[in-house]
Amino acid sequence: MEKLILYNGPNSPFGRKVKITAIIQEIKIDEKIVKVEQSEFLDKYNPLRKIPTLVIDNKQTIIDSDNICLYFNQISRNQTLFDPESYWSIMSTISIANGLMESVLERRMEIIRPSGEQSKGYIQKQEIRAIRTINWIEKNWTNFKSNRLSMDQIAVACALEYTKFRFTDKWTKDCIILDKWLKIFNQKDFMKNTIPKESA
Ligand SMILES: N[C@@H](CCC(=O)N[C@@H](CS)C(=O)NCC(=O)O)C(=O)O
Repeated sequence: MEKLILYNGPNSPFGRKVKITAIIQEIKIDEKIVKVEQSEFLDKYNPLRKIPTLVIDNKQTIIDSDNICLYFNQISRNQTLFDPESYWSIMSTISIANGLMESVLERRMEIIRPSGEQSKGYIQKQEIRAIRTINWIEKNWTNFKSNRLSMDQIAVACALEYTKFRFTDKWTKDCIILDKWLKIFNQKDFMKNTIPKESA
């Protein structure tokens, strides 16, 4: 049995996606929560020094949350989270959810910089992109109606929860369908068991 070490952060939405996939696909991982900016040791595995990063048996590294999720999905005997019939639609929705996570993360990174170094324009650009993306998902995404659990559902849920945690929940007033779906999806054990400590 291979030893899988997942380097992760305490609040990362990308890391949450990976943890949820490990739970659903019943993959045993050893999660190590790190402070990424102080984790020089990570550079030899991942020169980008980003989390999540997966190290297999201290030999192979898998970088990027999507690759790690695909890997867990591949080595599991459980039903795939990437239904081949809607594969490209699932992958595109995951990319949209990732983009939402990135915008909210970028906005926060800018906000916590010293005030003299902040760009209001950059913050505003990320906020507009995040809200536009949520409105787009509300109008265009249909796969939430499926009873079959799917990777895009997990990615969208993690992105929306992260938006609430770090930015705003005002979108819930306009995006009624998404808000209702998310409330139900949040009742699943894998959502309840992966709530970032700071946001709880
Ligand atoms: N595309 C990457 C994004 C990962 C990412 O941006 N992680 C953030 C934390 S949520 C990070 O490690 N940031 C550290 C840095 O940029 O220095 C993925 O999906 O894994």
